[in-house]
Amino acid sequence: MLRKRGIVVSFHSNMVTVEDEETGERTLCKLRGRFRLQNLKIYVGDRVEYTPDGTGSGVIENVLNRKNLLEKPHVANIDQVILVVTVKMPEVSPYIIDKFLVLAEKNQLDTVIVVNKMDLYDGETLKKVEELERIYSPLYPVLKTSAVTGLGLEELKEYLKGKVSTLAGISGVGKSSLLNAINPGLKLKVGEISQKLQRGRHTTTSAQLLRFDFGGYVVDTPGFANLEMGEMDPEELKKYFKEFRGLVCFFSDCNHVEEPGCVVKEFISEGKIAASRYESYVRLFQELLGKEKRKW
Ligand SMILES: Nc1nc2c(ncn2[C@@H]2O[C@H](COP(=O)(O)OP(=O)(O)O)[C@@H](O)[C@H]2O)c(=O)[nH]1
Ligand SMILES: [Mg+2]
Ligand SMILES: [Zn+2]
Repeated sequence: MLRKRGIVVSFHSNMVTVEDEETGERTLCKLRGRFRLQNLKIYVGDRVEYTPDGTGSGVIENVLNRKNLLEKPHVANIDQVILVVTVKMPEVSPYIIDKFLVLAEKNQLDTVIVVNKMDLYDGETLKKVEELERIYSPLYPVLKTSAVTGLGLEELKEYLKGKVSTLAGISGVGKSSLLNAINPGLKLKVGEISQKLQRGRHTTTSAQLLRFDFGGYVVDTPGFANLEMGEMDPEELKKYFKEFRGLVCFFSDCNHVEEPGCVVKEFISEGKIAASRYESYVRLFQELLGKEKRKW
């Protein structure tokens, strides 16, 4: 039988659903015995070689090298994070935004920031959106959308096309609504507090990939939902603030907090780095320091 290539879209006990790379056809696959023998693991998002038996079942022969493996949700080969934020109902603070961005950077994922619920804003709230654009558009693509009016959805679709994305953002910002508006066939539940974007009757413990009609996948579980920093050395944090990279301070190991000759601080006073980004940095740095001290 011919070997084919596919992507693992879901995973139940030992049965793996593989979607064909070319045709999108689904095959329920078993793992070759050597997977157990060699203790090889398989994750949703894995690219695999498989052999269909012609009756809708098949066998996974091989897992291709992973580009990355996210912890929560446990998914391989994610291309990007779509970070959804709002300035009203709920108002997402810059600190929360920056925390998500640090987690995305730590996992070496590209991020697109989506400011949703644009239909709700006027006056003060529009000023807040402008402020977000001023801070973030030099660092990340920033799109403005509304799941209600359809604003910006074509642009968002262009980013999603052909990639594996995870949506991130606190509850209520419109992650499920955006996906439904972009691809109505997904029929995700809106207004659910649940961590899962969707919980069918057959509740799955592992995440699933949902396929867009226009090509590409999205994880059915929000990324970094618990916003936990995990194990992180405070000294590591500066790597995850894009705009700090490449700046050379007087001390080569400068943490940009209290050290003299700090170029980051100079840039802030000159308005070249947003003050709110630096405030988030210092707050996160102190939190990580506190954690480290508690360990001693
Ligand atoms: N006005 C407005 N409401 C929205 C928009 N997107 C989502 N909502 C509403 O916001 C609430 C939360 O949406 P949901 O998609 O469940 O958010 P999630 O928790 O991020 O998945 C629901 O009541 C939606 O109808 C939008 O663009 N404009
Ligand atoms: Mg949701
Ligand atoms: Zn410095």
